[in-house]
Amino acid sequence: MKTAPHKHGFETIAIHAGQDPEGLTGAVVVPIFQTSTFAQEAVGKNKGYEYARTGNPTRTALETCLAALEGARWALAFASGMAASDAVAHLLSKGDHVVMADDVYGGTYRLFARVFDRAGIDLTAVDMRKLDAVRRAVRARTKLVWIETPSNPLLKVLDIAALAEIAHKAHALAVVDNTFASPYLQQPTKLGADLVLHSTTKYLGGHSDVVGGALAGEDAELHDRLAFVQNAAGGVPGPFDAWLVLRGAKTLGLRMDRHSANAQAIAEWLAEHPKVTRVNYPGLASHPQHALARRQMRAFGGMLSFELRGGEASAKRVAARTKIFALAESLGGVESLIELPLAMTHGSVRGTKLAPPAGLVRLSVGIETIDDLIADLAQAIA
Ligand code: P1T
Repeated sequence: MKTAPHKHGFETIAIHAGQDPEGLTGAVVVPIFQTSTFAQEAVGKNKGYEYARTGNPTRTALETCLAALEGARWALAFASGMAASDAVAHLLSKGDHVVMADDVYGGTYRLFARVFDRAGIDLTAVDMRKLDAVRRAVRARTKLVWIETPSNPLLKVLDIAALAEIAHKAHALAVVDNTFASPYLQQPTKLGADLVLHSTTKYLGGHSDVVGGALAGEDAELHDRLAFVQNAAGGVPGPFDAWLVLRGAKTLGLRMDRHSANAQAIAEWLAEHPKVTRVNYPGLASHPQHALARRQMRAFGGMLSFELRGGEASAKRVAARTKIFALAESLGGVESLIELPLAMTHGSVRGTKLAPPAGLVRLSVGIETIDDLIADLAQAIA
């Protein structure tokens, strides 16, 4: 596709951006350039690639596609979501301060609380649904306002535009972890975010067969600083992993529509179940930020969490009894997964104010036949 990808619809971008037929052979699919280095014609004269940590054409195709999907100017691909977060943290200096949402992926909190604390970075976690609490938390040295929406695992929905404005007044960058929504459901740079972060392991890859991460943004100087870290620290994806994410992204829109429809049906079914005491899903009219989610998102996504009568013991029993929902960490693949966040993905926030309820069950609702998914949950909860 020769014209500017931003002019096309989401699905056209997903299939074509950065993915023109390859120059030498006309291969319609971007090849996996499985090479660590590129021959140079003369010192200082090359075809744009030197060493594969610095750049690889398969990775370039993915970065071009991700930027276009986010409606952003640039994207950078990383070896994991955490490697992308680590690159952002490397923008900070001793004495800098981060304000973080109080419901985020446990590993994100752990990176700042237990790795970058040793580099002298201060961290304050706040409930970002309360904008005044965020205004009170920012300080002179606040450099990042770290937003995750919808949040993992409680599905809190945060007002990206309002939070970006607070960040900018404080001369801080607004970072949005867009992993749960994916760019199909929301594009944070359009709402004022400076940086968008993804675990591409999840919906972008979409098939639970790759670990990856990405950053996207608008500002050219920020790109240069992060591209420097990407190369200097080296947390880059290999060409095959970049290719898997690129392939997964082609069907993102189709998959997100089905993930969202299936999750909505399950959330509504759970909300009526006598043994279920609470359901967290932004698509339910009863969700406290349902109106905001409607404004900010195209649909409500495939993630939900719930609690049962009997607490943790009941939750463990259900997680052990589902047959289609696999008991596993991660999310965003075509297959449905079930897990207990406090015991599994969010173990690193145990004992902190970020800890989710011990009896919370999280579902990553896949794209299987909805009747089969509901029947599976029904027999497990019965
Ligand atoms: O696992 P990795 O690709 O490094 O991505 C980290 C990450 C970042 N942001 C969010 C919102 C995430 O959910 C994750 C990873 N989360 C899980 C593995 C999980 O099961 O919640």
